Amino acid sequence: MDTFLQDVLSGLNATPKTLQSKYFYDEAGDILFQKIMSSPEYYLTNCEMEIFTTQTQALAKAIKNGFDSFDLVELGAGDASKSVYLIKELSKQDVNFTYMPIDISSHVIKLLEENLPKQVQHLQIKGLKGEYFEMLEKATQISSKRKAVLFMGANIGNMPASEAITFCKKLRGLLNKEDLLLIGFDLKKHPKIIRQAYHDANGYTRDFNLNLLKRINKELGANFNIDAFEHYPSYDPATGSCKSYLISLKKQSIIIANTTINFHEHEYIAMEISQKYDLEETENMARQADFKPVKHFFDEKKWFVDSIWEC
Ligand code: AVJ
Repeated sequence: MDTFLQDVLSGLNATPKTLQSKYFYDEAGDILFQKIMSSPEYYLTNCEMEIFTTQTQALAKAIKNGFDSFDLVELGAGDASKSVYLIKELSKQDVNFTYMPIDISSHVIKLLEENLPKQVQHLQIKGLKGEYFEMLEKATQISSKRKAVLFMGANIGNMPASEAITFCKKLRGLLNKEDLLLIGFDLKKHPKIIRQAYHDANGYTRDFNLNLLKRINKELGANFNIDAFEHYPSYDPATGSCKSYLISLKKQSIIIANTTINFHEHEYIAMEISQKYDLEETENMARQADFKPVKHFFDEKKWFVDSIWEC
């Protein structure tokens, strides 16, 4: 059975019901995420963009860490609109590197391989479409050079904190002593600012969540009535967990591949977590996963951090 179908069925048969946010990113999802990123409420992208545009040279120096030949691997590269500043700087400095973007979206990889070489002369690029760890292993098979890994955009926030540590341990296990990680965290701040980032006035975040039901209809032949579900965003300052739910507006049944899924009125599907951290928590995470947090790059407001973790 197709893993998408398998994951959807096991998520919707579980209590509470859940869907994995990594499936948000089909072609329509990619477009909605672009709209989210350019929404005024979604500060994360602006903060990280500020870091990459105003501290480019310092970032390049930290990434090189004395080496001038390595592979630059990016987990969840998306449109690479921030990392491209680093890539341009490295290429300006005649660093010998291959950019290896990894993404779950084949659409994204195709666009990057088409567009980045137009923006950066002589860029060596090798796109890898698939899951992070499988593709990182593939990257180490393709080339044995030192790896500098980018894991930006607060993508780590899509895992609950305990899973994030397991993830970092696993990542560490795939890296060698001279390798390095640049990892982005969205930091705790006034709860109202965080809540608004996931509750934009244009409803892009709502549509982004509902789009996964549409995708399930389209790709798995399900019969979700999109109008019978409502997006409910929440942020809990006590835990730093920002969570999105879809609420069933009535008692209803959905059929997916001959399986019936029953919803009570007001039953929820847990769609996405975007975990927020304070700096100390990120450093503890690094140490627990056997990384050394050596440097932090902040935006001016200190709402976001890109940290360098050495192995
Ligand atoms: C791409 C995972 C960092 O959690 O902030 C944006 C995705 N979801 N708005 C995030 C997202 C809703 C985003 N990440």
